[in-house]
Amino acid sequence: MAFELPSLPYAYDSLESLGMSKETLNFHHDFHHKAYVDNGNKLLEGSGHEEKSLENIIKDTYSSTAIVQSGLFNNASQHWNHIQFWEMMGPSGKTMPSALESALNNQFGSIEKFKDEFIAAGVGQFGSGWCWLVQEVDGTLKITKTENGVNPLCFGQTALLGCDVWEHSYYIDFRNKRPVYLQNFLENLVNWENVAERIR
Ligand code: MN3
Repeated sequence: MAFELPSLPYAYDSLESLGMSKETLNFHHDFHHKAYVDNGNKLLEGSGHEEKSLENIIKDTYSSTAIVQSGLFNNASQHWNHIQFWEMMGPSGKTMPSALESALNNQFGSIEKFKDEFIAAGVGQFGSGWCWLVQEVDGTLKITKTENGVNPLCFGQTALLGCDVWEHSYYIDFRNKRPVYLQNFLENLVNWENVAERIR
């Protein structure tokens, strides 16, 4: 099915006091995300994948052996990644639900250790990509990092939390300071209720 750009689930200026400016959200959503949708739709036409869901297009076009992924994969996966990213942040949902808190404590030892590991993954992603908190099929939680548009769907994992570490996500507000952006993301921007709802 054709890709469609969803509206942001909150106002462009609603994260301003939390460290993500209206200018960043405007550029990131209206230009970067929109470009993935527009380019994805051009590449989808005649690809043979037109009737599939977005998730299936991503899974079916991901190549575990390619050095460079296809254009259709890159744009479809970045479209999906950004839909999740907008939902995973917000002006509300700041209190971590207790079930999520326990799950993170059990897996990582403490919330601080979880945050340290998440930030380290984001900082350690060389070049563009994402860092994630994922749930494996067996239920365990794990921190991962992926390059460019690659995401947890490619590995059969459930994405609980993802942070965009492409420069376009932080350069306006944090310039080159990716670690500060990641720290602020965890401290101020994450909608923990949304993260908790993703646990299977
Ligand atoms: Mn982005």
